[in-house]
Amino acid sequence: MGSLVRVLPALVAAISCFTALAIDVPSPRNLNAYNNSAADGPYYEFLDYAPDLRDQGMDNSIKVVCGTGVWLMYDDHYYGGDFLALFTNVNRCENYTYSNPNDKISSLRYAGSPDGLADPYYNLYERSFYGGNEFKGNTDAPNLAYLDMKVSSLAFTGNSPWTFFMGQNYTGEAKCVYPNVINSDGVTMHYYVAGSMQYYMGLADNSIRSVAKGCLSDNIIGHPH
Ligand SMILES: [Ca+2]
Ligand SMILES: [Ca+2]
Repeated sequence: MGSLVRVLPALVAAISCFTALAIDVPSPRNLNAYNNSAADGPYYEFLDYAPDLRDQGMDNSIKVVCGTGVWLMYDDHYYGGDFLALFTNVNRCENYTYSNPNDKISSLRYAGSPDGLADPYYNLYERSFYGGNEFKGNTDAPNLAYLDMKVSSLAFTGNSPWTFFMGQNYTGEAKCVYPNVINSDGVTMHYYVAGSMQYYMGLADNSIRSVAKGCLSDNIIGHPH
């Protein structure tokens, strides 16, 4: 009886610790990349930007990716060359074995907040289809510094609309954009992607000059979820 009394507190402590860990896990975002033409065998789990896949031994060899989030994949290192693949999924796989990205991906990165899927956060890109330099954040930006009048594509995640202005300091023509939503396996992901300004946003290329959180224009894309 004495030994049971000693064991119980330890067991309770262990369970409490496990519960705390489980609650502490942030919104998941990951991309498991396989060199096999099926989602089996060894894989590399990407959790962060990967500008040069030689560092992971995965250059020009990815055939299948599985995971959650908005992930962007490129032919050249440092997010250059042809844009190869846009991944917007919750707990899903995409098989590139018989399509263009097969054995070509040399860099990849996610769109959205480093703090997880739920944190409203935008990414503005210098080139169309999420290429080149980026300006990003989760707060209003009265000007875009080095990307002023250079933005050619954008993405955002989190459950908030954003308003993109043609003038600095939230002036000029503007567009409010609400995110799309995926609900799957108990995970909710809000996201929006626009590979080009003209086609997806109805805006002139290289025209965005400031960004504000919320819907601050009558010119609206999408709707609240
Ligand atoms: Ca390549
Ligand atoms: Ca541009």
